Amino acid sequence: MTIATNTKVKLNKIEKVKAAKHGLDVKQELESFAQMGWEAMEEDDLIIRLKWLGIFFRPVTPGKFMLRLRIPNGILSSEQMRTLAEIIERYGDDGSADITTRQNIQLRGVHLEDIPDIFQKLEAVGMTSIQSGMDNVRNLTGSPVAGIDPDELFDTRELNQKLQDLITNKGQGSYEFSNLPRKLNIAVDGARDNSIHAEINDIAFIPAFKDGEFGFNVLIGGYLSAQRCAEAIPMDVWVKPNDEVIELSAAILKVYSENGLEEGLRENRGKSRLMWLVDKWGMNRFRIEVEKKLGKSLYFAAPKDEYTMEKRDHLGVHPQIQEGYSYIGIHIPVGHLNAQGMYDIARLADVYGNGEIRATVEQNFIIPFVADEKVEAFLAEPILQQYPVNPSPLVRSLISCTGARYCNFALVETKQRGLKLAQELDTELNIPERVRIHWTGCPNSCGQAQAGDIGLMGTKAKKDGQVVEGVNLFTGGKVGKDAHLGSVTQKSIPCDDLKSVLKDLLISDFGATVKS
Ligand code: SRM
Ligand code: SF4
Repeated sequence: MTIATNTKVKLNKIEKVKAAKHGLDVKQELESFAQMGWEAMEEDDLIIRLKWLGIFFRPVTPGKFMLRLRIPNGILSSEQMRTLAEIIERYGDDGSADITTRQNIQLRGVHLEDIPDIFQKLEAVGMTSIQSGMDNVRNLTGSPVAGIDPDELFDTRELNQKLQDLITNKGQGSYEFSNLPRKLNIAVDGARDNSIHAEINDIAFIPAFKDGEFGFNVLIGGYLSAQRCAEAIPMDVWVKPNDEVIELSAAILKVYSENGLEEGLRENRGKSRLMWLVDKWGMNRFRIEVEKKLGKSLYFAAPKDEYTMEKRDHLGVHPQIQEGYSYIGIHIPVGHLNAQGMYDIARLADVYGNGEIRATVEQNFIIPFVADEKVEAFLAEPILQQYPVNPSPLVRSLISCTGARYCNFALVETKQRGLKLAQELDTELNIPERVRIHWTGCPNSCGQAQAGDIGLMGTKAKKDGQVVEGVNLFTGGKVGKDAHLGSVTQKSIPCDDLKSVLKDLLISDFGATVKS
């Protein structure tokens, strides 16, 4: 991809690193990195460029890397799950995995010297971690019940796989699509319940019919960050699956990438997400530039989206469109698992389903294709004590980012604290409806605090004259149809005081009552 040159523009640090050597170039050097060890590596390769391969150096646990995969539409096989379990198993207590808020899986505890072997294992089962970090398109999300949902409008599985193949050059790495000015999130949804948080994706393809024909309206520019949070806005064009979605995605990525320098997006990383380009140009010019890149006209004045359902969490037993089969959503507390947990999930998929496993943006798994006659035995599985199908109300809808245990941006520990608090409040209160609590360790908002009924964002607070861990409290987030972002309603609550604040809020705003 050609990038316009403008010598007057100052490049930010990351752009300078990329200009010196492209992130994907380190793929050829992996063997030598593995031999020399991470301590001997050049810092920019270690901390920045390895992320083009999905390998994240963790300053909190030096030498124990995180490997972020790509799982298009959140779907993987039991064989793939077992491969992931084998990878982390060799690291004992250090090895673990997390389901991410983008329907994806990250592995922890990984040693650099093992990476060449790990990449071979991944390739053998058709998986890749390529371009899952830094200035790349993140995991492509779609409805986790694509192809099995009785209410579905379009099955996005093939489309999301094709889109990933384009963006990553079939997992080998694409120089064309891996030098964006910043990260970029794409979601393609064929469900009626906005299963993918369209509003917070840079590009969201959302279901819309034109004259009875199925296609997608396109939303642009949604994102969350410490500097700014923006809800995606309609590009107001309509495209058909699959080729038009792929062509349009490619054109938008090229326009974003090629104009990044001229438009200052490669200067200030705080003002570099796609929405900043749309702001600069206005949607009209943005559409025209995309059309120019496409080499053909787009259909304007797109029809309204088909989001008619409230967002489902997919936990429990649900009939599929295929008669005689159900999908069963199981709860993985804060999305965290060890190798044994992953083997157990793979076994459930093989014994009761068709070997398929699906991850959700709520950090849970779904086992599809459970024949009706096997449902009872499935529900009697002892492993469901650990991964229940019907957990208590707050635990059920708890989402959490990585937090201080592994992430150096974190201002607070999130996962364990969030889980403990939800468990305690579930024990003390009757809570009539689902209350979605989203924890996020810092303003980057990977845990999407703005999407929660209640959002908790790590910050510093003061208590008894001391600086302590605290949170800013968000309320009013709405997901599903008519989704919108919540906002901060209370600042710097010390974590030690949080339980009583949440208790009061659940009673006053969510109809909770104290258990007698
Ligand atoms: Fe994120 C950076 C974890 C979803 C916004 N995110 C990071 C890093 C890589 C920072 C770092 O190097 O430590 C975190 C890795 C921690 C670790 O060890 O796990 C991290 N982000 C995550 C995950 C794992 C959170 C989770 O527990 O699920 C999610 C991985 C998704 C995936 O599979 O790719 C994750 N991150 C998100 C989301 C949510 C979403 O996509 O719906 C957001 C907000 C939406 C968005 O991007 O607009 C998000 N992450 C960020 C940002 C702020 C971006 C910005 O424009 O400023 C950063 C910081 C950055 O990129 O500089 C960030
Ligand atoms: Fe780390 Fe902050 Fe993202 Fe949490 S929100 S994973 S603390 S960068």
